[in-house]
Amino acid sequence: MRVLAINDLSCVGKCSLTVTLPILSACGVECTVLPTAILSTHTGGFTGYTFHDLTSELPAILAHWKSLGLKFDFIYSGYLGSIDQIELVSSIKKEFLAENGTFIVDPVMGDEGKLYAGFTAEYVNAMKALCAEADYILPNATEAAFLSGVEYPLTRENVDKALVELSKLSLPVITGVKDGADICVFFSGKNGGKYSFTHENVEGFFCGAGDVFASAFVACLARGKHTAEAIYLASEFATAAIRRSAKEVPDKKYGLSFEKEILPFVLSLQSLDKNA
Ligand code: PXL
Repeated sequence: MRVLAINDLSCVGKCSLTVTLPILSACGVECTVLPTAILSTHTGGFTGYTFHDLTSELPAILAHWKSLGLKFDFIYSGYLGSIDQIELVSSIKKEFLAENGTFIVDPVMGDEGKLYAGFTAEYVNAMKALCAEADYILPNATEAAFLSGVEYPLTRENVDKALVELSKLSLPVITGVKDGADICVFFSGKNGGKYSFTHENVEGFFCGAGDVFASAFVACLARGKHTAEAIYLASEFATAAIRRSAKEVPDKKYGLSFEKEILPFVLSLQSLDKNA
C-alpha cells in the first residue's frame, strides 16, 4: 500500500509532514510526500514565522510523477495554504488515485472556534468542495462547525446536526468534541448511524494533535483496518500522546510528545491483524 501525504513542512513545532512520515513508516506503510509549503514553524502560537509557498513547484513534480506512471492507494491531504492548492489537490486525486483508492481530507483550517491565520470564508467554501470529493473527512470540532454551519461549540447534542450536514459531503469523523469532563470523536457509518469513542479530556490546547490522529487513522486504513477500528486505534494513540505531552512538554506549541507512544500503537495495530 502506498500513501501520498499532501501537507506542509513546518520545520519546528511537530505537525503535518513531520508527524505523518514517522507514524506511517513505523506502521510499515510507504509514504510519499508532496510538501505544499515550507515554514520555519507552524502558524499556531508562534509569531514571526517564515512561509514559503511551494505551489509553483508542484506542477513540475506532478509532471515527473506522471511520466513515472505513479498511482497511490491512499491520498491524504492536510494543511493547504491557498484556494489554488485546494483545487490542485482535487486534480491530483483525479490523476493519481489508484482505482478503488481512498481519498482522505483533513480540512485543516482552525481550532478553538477560530480559523487559523490567513484563512477566510471563501477558503472554507473551497475546502467544502474538496470534502465532497473525499471518502473520509476528518474535521476537528471547529472545522466541523465552519463546514456544517452548526454553531460552535459542538456538543453531544448538536453534533448530530453537524454529522448529518457533513454526511452530505463524505463520511465524517469529527474529533475533539467536549462533553463534560470527556472528549469524544463522533462519526457516521455508511448506514447513517452515529457512533463515538470517548476519552477523559486533558485540558489545554495541543498543537498537532489532529495531525497525529489523522496520520494514525490513515496508517490503520492502509494496514487493512475497518473504519471503526481505525478510528478507535488512532484516538487511543492520540490520547496517549496528549496525556504524555501534558506531563512532558512545557510549551505545547512545540507539538505532541508522540514518539514514545508509537510502539504501543503499532503493537495494538498488529494485535488486531487477522494473521497475528
Ligand atoms: O497542525 C495543524 C497545522 C498544520 N500546518 C500548519 C499549521 C497548523 C496549525 O496551526 O499552522 C502550517
